[in-house]
Amino acid sequence: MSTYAPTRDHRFSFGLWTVGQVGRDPFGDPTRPPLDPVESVKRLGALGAAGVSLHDNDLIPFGSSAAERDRLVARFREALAETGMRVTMATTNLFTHPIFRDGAFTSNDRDVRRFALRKTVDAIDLGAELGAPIYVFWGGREGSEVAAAKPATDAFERYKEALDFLCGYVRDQGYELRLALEPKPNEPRGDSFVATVGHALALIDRLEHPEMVGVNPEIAHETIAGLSFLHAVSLALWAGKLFHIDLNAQRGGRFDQDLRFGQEDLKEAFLLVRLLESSGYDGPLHFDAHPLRVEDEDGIWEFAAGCMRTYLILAEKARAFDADPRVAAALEAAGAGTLGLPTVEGGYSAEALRGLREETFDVDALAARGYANERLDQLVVEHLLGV
Ligand SMILES: [Mn+2]
Repeated sequence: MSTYAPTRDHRFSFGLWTVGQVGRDPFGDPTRPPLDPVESVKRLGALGAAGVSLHDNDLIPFGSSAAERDRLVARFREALAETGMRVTMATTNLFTHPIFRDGAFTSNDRDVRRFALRKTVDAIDLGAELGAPIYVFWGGREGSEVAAAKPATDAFERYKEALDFLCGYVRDQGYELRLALEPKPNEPRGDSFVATVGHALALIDRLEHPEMVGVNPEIAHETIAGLSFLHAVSLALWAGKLFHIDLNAQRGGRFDQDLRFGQEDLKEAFLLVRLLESSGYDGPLHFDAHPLRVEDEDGIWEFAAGCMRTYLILAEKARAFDADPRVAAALEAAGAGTLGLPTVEGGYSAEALRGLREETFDVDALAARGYANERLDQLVVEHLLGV
């Protein structure tokens, strides 16, 4: 019997801003004191996480001097070395400071756009110095409330320009760094430009170096958009673009809740873990979630341990599901395996077309066929319930 104890091999990672979230919300002040990043590294390492991720300003407050920066980085690196923890991802805070109120790469003010690029270049240097293999872009302020004030086609062009510039910088420096776009449909802006995984993939296709850039889908973000997270992740995998993933939980029709992984929609979480475990995805299993505002400091570590434990429980359930002969029979009855077969072997040819035209279809029989989805879904539910 598994103990569900995470180890470094499980590749679990947490943002410094997740465990460090002080419980502030738009209506209320913090309910917890700030956490020292060094403390977060030590506590997460002791719980079995493999690493942490960070925004530049999670470690180095906005406006710090060069000497202060170096001091903070040095003691952080010491904590990493001491615990064997890694920095699994780095990103830039382009949303908290009021300078970014109208956006960063897509601000209407060209000077703000230039400042945002320079801040990101500095933050990429920090990420590279800390050994982060992935650099994430969440365009928190890249959007609008007044569409007339910000022509969106120009905004997409500026987004592309910024990403092309930054890819150029990474190449020029020889950094081993891949970039990943994190979509979100809204919040804090009324409407965000890179709203879904589909938007991100379309933008990546237009870049000068699309091979350097992938996506970082987040459960909460696609769920806010009312979309299937499983389909978003499947699309990213199919496109070879799942560079990173943000795990949490969310109920539909609400503000960005960033709940503990598995707190809501266990079935989707189960199917997601099953997909990730079978897909060959080998990036970090990264939690971008917050302890509930009602928690004290002990609750932070309950939250972190719970995210990892739930993932491991669901992974075991996924293995049991796939080993169950009743499931194999139900999958067969649903025809799940045959979707993997090409519809026309070898694609289009005159001969293939002739074969298609000469084939006899029993339309009535095909129309009458059932796909036995009820039995399969009931088995998903029973595995989840442990029956
Ligand atoms: Mn995220």
